[in-house]
Amino acid sequence: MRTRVGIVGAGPAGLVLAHLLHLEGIDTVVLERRSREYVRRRTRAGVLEQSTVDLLRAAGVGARLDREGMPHHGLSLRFDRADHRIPLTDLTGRSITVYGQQEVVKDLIDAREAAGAPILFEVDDVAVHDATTDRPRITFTDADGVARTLVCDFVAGCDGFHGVTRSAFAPARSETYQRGYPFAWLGILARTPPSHHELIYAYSPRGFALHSMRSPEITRLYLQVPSDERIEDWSDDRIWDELALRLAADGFDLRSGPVLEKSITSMRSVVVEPMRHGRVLLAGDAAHIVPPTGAKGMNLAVADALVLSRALARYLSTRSTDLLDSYSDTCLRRVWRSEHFSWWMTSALHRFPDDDPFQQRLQLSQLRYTVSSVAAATSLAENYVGLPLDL
Ligand code: RFL
Ligand code: PHB
Repeated sequence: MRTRVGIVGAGPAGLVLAHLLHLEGIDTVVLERRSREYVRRRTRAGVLEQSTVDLLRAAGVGARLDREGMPHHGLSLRFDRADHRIPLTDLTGRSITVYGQQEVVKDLIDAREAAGAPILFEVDDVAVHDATTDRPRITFTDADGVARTLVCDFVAGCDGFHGVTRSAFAPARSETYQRGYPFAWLGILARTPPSHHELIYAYSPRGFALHSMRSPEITRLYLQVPSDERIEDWSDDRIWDELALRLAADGFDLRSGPVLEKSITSMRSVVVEPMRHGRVLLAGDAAHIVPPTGAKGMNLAVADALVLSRALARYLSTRSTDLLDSYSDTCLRRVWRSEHFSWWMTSALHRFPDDDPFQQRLQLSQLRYTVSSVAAATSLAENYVGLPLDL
């Protein structure tokens, strides 16, 4: 098999890249380890920056997003049993949209299938070869167990944090920067209307909690738990009791309901630099991850895909390497802003095991300052709604 760009991974990064390249008339093949059903169902992120929404719309995949996405113009920081609203739109002129990542993924898979462009699901043993030649290759086993080779002009590693493409990088030529956190998030999806019309980021003496949503009928909630926590130890009743304690505020009632899904996600910050090795380029979680507190991961994946699609389109039509050469630096500027913001939100809102009362008073002071100073609130809002993309 032969293609211009071999794309490993059908998450937001791989699917947005494939779609934008298709619009440019460039052939791609997407290889995905999981089944089509699994990828379309997997619950992940839920907050789209305005630029992400604008890009999906401009690329012709925004119709359902426009109908079903929930535009939000503010969020709450909750502490001292009260809400402190950050009016995102008043402060920045921009907004966010709540729309599940798997809905974005479904829309992109539908668009690709409607265009008759290939996605191979349930592939295995993916390996990337000859990264520094002008004919990189991907070997894999297809869903029928047949060994295949895809010869490409470029390979895009969009295979997430546990992907294999990164292993084609020469270790001596790349650097990994990382930070761990001594806690994880237990997330649930529940069939119950949201208890508040906006997101609530709650700082409590018992640890962090987050109230989010997916639709007028479905609520998404998270609890900070120790890193080694086992999901079996959290019955639905225990989860609701803990959420009620951490989200407690005067005049607030938490609506509970059937729990549809629950899982625990570890938290880390990681950046791989540079994001390119020869003709293999990484995008999204394959190159960088952030803790979910800033709601940045999916938005970064989409931003990388836009920058990469332009670099590849330029090279393939003009043979000019300028945008390929600047790809990593261009993406990393946005990545590091999001890394800092996600680390900051995480540090401000979570209980750390070795925090003493002095540290907790510093956190509260920081939160009070953030909600009472227009300058500080604007800084949070600017980062939360995200940097504009050059569309
Ligand atoms: P993905 O989505 O992980 O997709 C990678 C794809 O590659 C496939 N794959 C392989 N395919 C072939 N061969 C292999 N060897 C392969 N290895 C892996 C995988 O099956 C998968 O389909 O990466 P991508 O595209 O870079 O997208 C990144 C986002 O998924 C991620 O950053 C976000 O979900 C992070 N995130 C959030 N981001 C936001 O922007 N806003 C949020 O509100 C937000 N909340 C979250 C989040 C992530 C969370 N979890 C579960 C980590 C909340 C949570 C709880
Ligand atoms: C979500 O709705 O899943 C969500 C919202 C905000 C975050 C993380 C996750 O910071």
